[in-house]
Amino acid sequence: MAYETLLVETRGRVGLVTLNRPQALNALNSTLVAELNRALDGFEADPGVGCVLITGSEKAFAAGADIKEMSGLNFPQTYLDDFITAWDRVSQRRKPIVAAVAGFALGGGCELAMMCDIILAADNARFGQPEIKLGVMPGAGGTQRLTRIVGKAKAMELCLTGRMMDAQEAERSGLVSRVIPAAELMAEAMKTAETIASMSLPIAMMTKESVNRAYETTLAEGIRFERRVFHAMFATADQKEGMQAFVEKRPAGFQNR
Ligand code: CO8
Repeated sequence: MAYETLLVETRGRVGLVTLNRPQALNALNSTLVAELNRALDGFEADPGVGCVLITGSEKAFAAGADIKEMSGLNFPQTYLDDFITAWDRVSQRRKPIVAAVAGFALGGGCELAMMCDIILAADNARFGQPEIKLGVMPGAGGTQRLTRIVGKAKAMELCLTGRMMDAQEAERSGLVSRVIPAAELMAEAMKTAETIASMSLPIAMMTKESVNRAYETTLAEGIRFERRVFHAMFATADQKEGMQAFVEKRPAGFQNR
């Protein structure tokens, strides 16, 4: 089925989603959310996809929820429709997701990037939670994920003032893993996604699950979880192959990829 707000393609083992509402700086409306979930459903179900890459345009990853669509909502509608909850499905995906962010990642756009597993930023990227200027606050995890990632002081400042931070500040504060010259962003992001997709898929998925556990539980519980999953990996053919390939000084040929 065709997409109205996205470009969706598979490049090798990478599932690529490009947000495509240039007239609205990729503002996230309900059609886009539904289409993004549909695209991600497809990639999750496709054994040929080992990693997903989400990107926007050079000017905007996404300038937030669609304010024009949202402005007329009232409380009973938001409550009855459970407005925004569908967004969270992005964070519940099991395959690794890389976000390649150029330009604005604001409000829901910043929140969408934070639902991904790795954020790579172009040097022109700008991140912020400006909802307070609209008379609301972040509603798709911004007050929670941003605080855990950058700490209370910076999260509080960004959410209370609506100030944007540039790519360098975002890297310094741990929001993005790397800053890349804008012209090279997509090539670098594809390289990262291809590298992840070349690994054993179940091992990559278990690794993602284990890192995410660090956000959900105590250190002792997280370590216990990691140990159990690590032990289970010795039941896979890919562990045998990965270690044997190292010993034989050759590239690993993982079964599950
Ligand atoms: N919603 C709808 N339309 C938008 C949005 C948006 N968030 N952002 C930009 N646009 C539209 C503009 O209205 C304009 O359309 P038109 O040409 O028809 O007037 C077009 O995109 C281009 O925008 P600008 O002319 O404003 O471009 P500038 O380069 O001058 O400015 C900015 C770029 C600074 C990014 C500016 O557009 C801006 O401030 N945008 C709004 C940013 C914002 O407040 N984002 C937060 C939105 S609220 C939110 O995300 C709540 C999260 C709750 C979770 C929901 C999950 C989806």
